[in-house]
Amino acid sequence: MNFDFATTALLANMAIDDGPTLDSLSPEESRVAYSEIVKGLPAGPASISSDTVSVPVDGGSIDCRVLKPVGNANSVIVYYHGGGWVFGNIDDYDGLGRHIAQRCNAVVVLVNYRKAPEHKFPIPVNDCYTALNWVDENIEKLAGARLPIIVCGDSAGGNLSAVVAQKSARENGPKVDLQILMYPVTDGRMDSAGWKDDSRELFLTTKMMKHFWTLYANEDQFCDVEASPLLADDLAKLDGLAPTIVMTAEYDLLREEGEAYAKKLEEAGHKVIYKDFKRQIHAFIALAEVLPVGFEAIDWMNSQIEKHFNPLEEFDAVIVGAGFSGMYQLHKLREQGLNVRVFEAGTGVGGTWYWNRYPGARVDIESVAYSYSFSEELEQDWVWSEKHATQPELLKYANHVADRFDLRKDIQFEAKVASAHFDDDMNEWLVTLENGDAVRARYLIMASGVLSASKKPDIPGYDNFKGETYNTGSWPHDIVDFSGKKVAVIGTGSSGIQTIPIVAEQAEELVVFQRTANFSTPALNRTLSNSEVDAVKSNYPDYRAECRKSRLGAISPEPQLDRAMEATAEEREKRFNTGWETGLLPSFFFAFGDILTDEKANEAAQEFIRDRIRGIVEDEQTREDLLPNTHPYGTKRPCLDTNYYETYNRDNVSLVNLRRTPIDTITEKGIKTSDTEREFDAIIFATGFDAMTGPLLRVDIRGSKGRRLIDSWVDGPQSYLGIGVSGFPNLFTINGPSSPSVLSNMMVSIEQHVDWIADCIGWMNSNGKTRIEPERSAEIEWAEHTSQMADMTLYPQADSWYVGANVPGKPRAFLAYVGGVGVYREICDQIAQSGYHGFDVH
Ligand code: N01
Repeated sequence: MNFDFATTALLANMAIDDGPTLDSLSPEESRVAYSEIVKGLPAGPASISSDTVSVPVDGGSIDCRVLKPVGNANSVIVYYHGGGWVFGNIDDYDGLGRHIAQRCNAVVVLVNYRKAPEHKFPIPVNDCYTALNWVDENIEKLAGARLPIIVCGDSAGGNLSAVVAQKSARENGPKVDLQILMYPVTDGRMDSAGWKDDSRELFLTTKMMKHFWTLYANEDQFCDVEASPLLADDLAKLDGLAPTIVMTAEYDLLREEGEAYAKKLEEAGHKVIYKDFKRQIHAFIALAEVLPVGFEAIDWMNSQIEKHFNPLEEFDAVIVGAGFSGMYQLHKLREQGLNVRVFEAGTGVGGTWYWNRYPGARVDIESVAYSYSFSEELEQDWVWSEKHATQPELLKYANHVADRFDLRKDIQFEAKVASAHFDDDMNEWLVTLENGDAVRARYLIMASGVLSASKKPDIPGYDNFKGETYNTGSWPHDIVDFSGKKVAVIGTGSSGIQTIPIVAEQAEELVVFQRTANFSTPALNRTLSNSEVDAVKSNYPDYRAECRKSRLGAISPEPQLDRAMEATAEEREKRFNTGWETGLLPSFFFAFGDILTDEKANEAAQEFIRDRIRGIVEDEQTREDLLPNTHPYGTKRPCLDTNYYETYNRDNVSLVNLRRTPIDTITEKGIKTSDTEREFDAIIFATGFDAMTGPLLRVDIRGSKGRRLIDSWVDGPQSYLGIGVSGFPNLFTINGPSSPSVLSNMMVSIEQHVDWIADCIGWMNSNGKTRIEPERSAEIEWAEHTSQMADMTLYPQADSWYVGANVPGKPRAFLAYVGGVGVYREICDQIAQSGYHGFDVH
């Protein structure tokens, strides 16, 4: 068994509690016990409105709770809860119902059918069917429109959903458009393979299920098709039977029952989508608050619902990527009343911070600056705990923003965009996902990140290694433990330098393979005091305004403008020392005005850092190898570290200088360099990204008349402002090549691009325009300006990813605008104010 961690923790807690199992309690006691468990969970989203209505049924009445999302819903989900037909009620399921309403943008009707043993089979079935009829008759009142009806339920509720869907088809009842069965009970005989697998006696046990069946129905009713939908023999004749989504859990005794029902429906000619959720247990969706993969399952369910009802949807804009840029762009365009869809390859929001989960990952800009400024309430509510936030905190922030602004309902997860082709007749993009699904959109906004296309290292034998391999840019979601292992790290850029000290603490032995020694200075990370946070918060508007005007989008420490070599040696030492001791990324850039433009000034900064390294590293050869001397300081992105150089003083850590002994090949057991072969249990590739252009060119983007972006950029990227590309109408790139992007605090640049793009689309709409693209002449002029600016600096001297040198065959071009975010903003604003000078608009 290989549970995810949340499941392991839940099962461990249950084992510790050792409370009575639900089948050992009386029905009444089990109901109370279950309600008590649920009461301990957080309530669902408060934005969902709730109304409980009494619905007449044969012999009495039942309550149905109508949960409505904000805005127009897409469907009505009639939800039958689980609980072995014995326990559970609409209060217990209120939280889950709200989450489903929000994430699936559906009106959810929770049905409080009467329970066994007081109300035995077929009363619960009849109650559920009556509730379906009631929804069908009142749908306009309930949902404001005749929306598609979905029946859905979990466990025993999955059974009732399947039964009700069949009944409705058999009796020409209400049209059910879709049935969603979550780990459903489908067969009262309980003889499928699942029931024979003792290892799955987890949340649900065989004894428990038998107990529930006995309370629910008499033995001679177990095989009635209205109790065991799997046993229906007329499925092929049920033309009106709703298409089905069956969701099971790998470690659930019921898995085979769900699977068998999916198979039988398919064989009978019905449309079925079946998904088994790996490493999950029974009830994982109902327990989503403690087993977060339950939410992923709901999001997956939502994507299936959308696919089913909207084969080719139309949007005002499609945004590719749900990182910080995609999230804000979605929010901004939605505020303008646009219909927007975000496609995200991952299962959650956060982009960079979703993928880069390697140990030690942190932002290298101060947290208070690396955050959204568009919402004062958000700014004031959120509390950053550390000077440089960790990846988990940043991901939490991304999720908080997604929840707060209800973003998820317009984001489709696990949706990797394969191609985007412009339709010249319609002035629209046809966007196709890797799974073949497609939508149309007036605007395509690439918010796909700049450091998101992980680079497969160009090392011979990459696929040979039989041990564990990891890539810092797509780290597993579970914690990886290197204790007792021999580990190799290849790569000493920001990712490698952050992760090496942490891996060194765990591993039995760590060998670092360094091709280029990098400049790194201490991050001096620490927790932020309340007074520090309060001081920033009380001054946020001014602070943000200063950041926006600045060169890098960050303002501490204060930039100095004088020339380094005109200062005394003592003054240089003093300022660099302050840089070393502030632990801020721009501290060396800001020490003098010419660090990045004057070779001698830069050499002084380099020598200061090398001196510090000499003072830390004890072993002579390692010390020499760690001294960066292949490029000016800052021309490769400098790193901030925590105990990086100190780590090489540990007995279990060693360094291989690949410039002296290059890698020959990766072997089955390890890494063979020109002098020796070393064996490892795990290799971590911290080998970087196909930066800036990679995330754009990995999508097959074709513009007007079918021109491919990859062909347009064969000699290097050409872009007007880093926002648009000539020949590619209605395409916007956030932080695209030749914008300040990677040379700045990304959050400042993201917000600036998003605002500009949103304003541009708003202007287009209010002026009745449908097509905009850069003029080629404007693009050429901007390219000349950006390379002119870059040539005034030392940047082009380094073989860095800034110039594409890290990807074999990539055309060499400096990929960012060095003029600064304040200047760049001014230029962009002027272009907008001029009615989009340099753009061809129709
Ligand atoms: O990637 P990198 P990264 N054989 O390209 C080496 C941001 N970021 O993921 O320099 C052997 O910088 C390569 O060697 P060389 C930040 O902007 C930010 O670390 O090409 N070695 C280099 O040492 C950063 O700049 C944060 O000679 C090979 C390393 O792998 C950017 O992301 C944290 C090799 C790659 O370094 C990318 O950083 C992390 C080969 N075949 C990242 N191929 C923070 O906010 C490559 N290398 C703190």
